[in-house]
Amino acid sequence: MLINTVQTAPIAGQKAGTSGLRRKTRDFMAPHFLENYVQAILDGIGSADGKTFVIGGDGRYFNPQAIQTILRMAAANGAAKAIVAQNGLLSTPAASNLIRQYKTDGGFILSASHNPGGIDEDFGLKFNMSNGGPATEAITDAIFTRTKEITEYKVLEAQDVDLEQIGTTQLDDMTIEIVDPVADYENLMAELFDFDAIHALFKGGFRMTFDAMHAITGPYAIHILEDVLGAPTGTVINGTPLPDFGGGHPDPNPIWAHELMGIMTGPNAPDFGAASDGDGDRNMIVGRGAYVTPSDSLALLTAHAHLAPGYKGGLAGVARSMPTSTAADRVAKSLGIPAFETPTGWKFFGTLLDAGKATICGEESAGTGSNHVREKDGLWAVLLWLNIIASTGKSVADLMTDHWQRHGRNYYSRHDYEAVDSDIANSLMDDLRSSLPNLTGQSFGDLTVSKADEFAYDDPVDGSHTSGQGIRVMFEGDARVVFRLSGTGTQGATLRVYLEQLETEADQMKKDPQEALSAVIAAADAIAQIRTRTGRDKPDVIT
Ligand code: G16
Repeated sequence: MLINTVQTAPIAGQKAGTSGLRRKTRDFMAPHFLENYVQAILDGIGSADGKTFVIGGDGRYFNPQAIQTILRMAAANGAAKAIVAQNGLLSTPAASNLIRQYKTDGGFILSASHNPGGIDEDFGLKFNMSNGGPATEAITDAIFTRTKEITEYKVLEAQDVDLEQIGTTQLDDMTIEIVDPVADYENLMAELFDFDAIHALFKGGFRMTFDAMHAITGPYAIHILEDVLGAPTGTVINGTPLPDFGGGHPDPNPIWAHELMGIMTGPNAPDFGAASDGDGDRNMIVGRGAYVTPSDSLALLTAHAHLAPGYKGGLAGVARSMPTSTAADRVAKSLGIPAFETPTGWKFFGTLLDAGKATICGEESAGTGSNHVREKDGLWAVLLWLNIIASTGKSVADLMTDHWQRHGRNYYSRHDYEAVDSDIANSLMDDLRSSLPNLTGQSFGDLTVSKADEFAYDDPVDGSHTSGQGIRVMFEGDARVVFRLSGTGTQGATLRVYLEQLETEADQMKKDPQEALSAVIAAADAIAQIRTRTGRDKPDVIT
């Protein structure tokens, strides 16, 4: 077949953010854009020659066409083999598993995660390495450098490959293996969790609702929860993946998963509710009338993971991103295991997991996972919760109450100001940065600043240094506010304000989080002048 070498020029270079490159779908569809980026990836990783890649995506608009382009370019660049999920549909954690299980050289994951999909919404592409995790900083930099100097890309002139039939086919010299997207993932879950206990739980009348938000976890959740574990048909709602996620925002938090929240606070609420995002790596956990923050979920899973067969030997350590609450740290202390604090972005957990220093990781942005893959894993978190509920016989609300009584409660909330003018957001952060030396000792209402800095990280495994990872202001009395600009938005800047206050008095643990955090919220605004500078009188999203 004919290999075309197409002359091109760099297109508005942008470094991949916390999770690959995310842009408007129309940007990705523009002439040469996707091709330039794919070639930059293949060059940035050395070359494609003789390599095997996993390819799949969350099914959003442009997924099928983009997969065909990547296949043609991988073949033209000399790749030996591509492992593609049937119809190109693959959740991010399942992709990570396939990359590891088949000992491949990495994978292309097509997704903009929790961002909406559609021709006028978002698309994304991420390269994961042979350990199954997102490309390291060094590789991300190498890819970015190539995007700025690219002059040509290689693409095979060929028909689209039929991805419907499981089996093996050829694209010129490259072998394409089309695999069932769910089977290998299901086997991995069956090794980690006590499926018999969860099956018995459902048989005993336990009811749950899983909101797949018209995204990629639908087929995984229907098969594993309903077919294998015996949950009643209809347990999974919105289970068919759609290119535009049914017009919704597939981000599992109380705002965007309002349908599920309505069910869980309604008169006939089931025992347990969960949701997952566009590409299946995020999760939301909610009991009957009891929403669990991602930070609390990480802490609870850390405390009880040993109840699941895959973790019965205990955990080597736990890792959380810096803005995530410190709830997991105190569990780690009581277990006598190390706790790591990393920058935002799952890639920073990779070295700790590879080195066996941490077993479980989590982030405030609704991601939890373990060393079973190198991505966060929504359904994994749901199954671990189910395993814990089956083993303890306790409800979500009782588990959380017991947890807080034992370890204290970290009241926690994130306030997001979306699509802020980038110049305004950057100057707000710059001014905060310059004010850091003078903040310590200053009081804001009843809160006095004990320490203020900009988070930087020295990776304890590979020694790499990462700076500029968010401004944190700590107050006396275990309260904290963190200011950070999102790395995943596609429009203007998103300012994230992370608020936290520890409560150890047993009779003070049932407050509304916004009320419990009111002093920290006021201090955050006084310190950063958010309302004055952004012209917003309240956050766009409060979670
Ligand atoms: C991605 C990364 C996460 C990270 C999140 C932060 O999530 O995979 O590790 O916590 O971005 O997002 P932001 O920079 O907007 O705060 P996802 O689910 O979008 O892949």
